[in-house]
Amino acid sequence: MNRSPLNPITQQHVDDYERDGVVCLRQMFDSEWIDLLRQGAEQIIADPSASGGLTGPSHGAMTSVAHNWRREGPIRDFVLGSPLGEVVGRTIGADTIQMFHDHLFHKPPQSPSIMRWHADHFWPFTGTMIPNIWIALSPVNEQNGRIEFVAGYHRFCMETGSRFGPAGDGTFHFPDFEEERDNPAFPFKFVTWDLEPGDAVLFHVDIPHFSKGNASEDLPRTGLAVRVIGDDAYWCPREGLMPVPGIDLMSTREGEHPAPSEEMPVLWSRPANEPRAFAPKNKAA
Ligand SMILES: O=C(O)CCC(=O)C(=O)O
Repeated sequence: MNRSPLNPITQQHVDDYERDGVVCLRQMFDSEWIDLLRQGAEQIIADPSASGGLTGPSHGAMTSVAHNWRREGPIRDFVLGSPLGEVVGRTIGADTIQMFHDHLFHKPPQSPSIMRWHADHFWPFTGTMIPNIWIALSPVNEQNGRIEFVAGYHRFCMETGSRFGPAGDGTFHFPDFEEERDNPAFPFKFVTWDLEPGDAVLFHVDIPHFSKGNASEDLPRTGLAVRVIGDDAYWCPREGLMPVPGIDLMSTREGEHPAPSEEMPVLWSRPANEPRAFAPKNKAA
């Protein structure tokens, strides 16, 4: 099983992520890792309530189970042993990556379950390095519910300080992106990718995303989302944000970077012989 990315993270990946807030990363994990994840996913899908994870609000016609990495098994082994941290860290320009959340999403054939347009503004952090890497465990295509993104929208959010829900000031709402699709004056482009098992999309916390139901007669659509933080992420102790299990969010210090812990272990640190990538200029709090 590979410990370093199977393919190089290129300057193109870095530039695409910075410009668009989302990038497709193809085949960074070997087939043994992906087979292991598929086994883990199958166990959860067969009996979500027995898995020890937490079913998400979108659970139902879609299997949606979070915090799987917190118990022994394939997903934990992958999170702690694979090059996931390095893949994310090198792409987003971090020097350290820490784990905090994972979420399995499985839409069986003919699942009507739509994931409505949203950005991941639920997490208890300010800052910009709070990405999500969604790893395909099945083929993913137009028919079975691939994820669509509004590229570049993170720059608008960062420039205007816009976050919705408790993460923001309560006044911010997204436009109706379904209407904007056909609006030639809309300044952002919609992007999406077909994926093979092992391919991934890595996206910024401020990037709106959406997936339609699975219209396929026979092809499930399964992906594991892993959420991590980089150097530029700071506690945001606010009621209504999703806490990290085992950490009392309201007792955390606003603006402080989460210390490495059992709940938020370091997955990757940039080797000491490489120049630092992160300069703490964006501190949000
Ligand atoms: O799997 C999907 O369709 C949605 C994934 C998602 O919304 C997320 O990972 O935040």
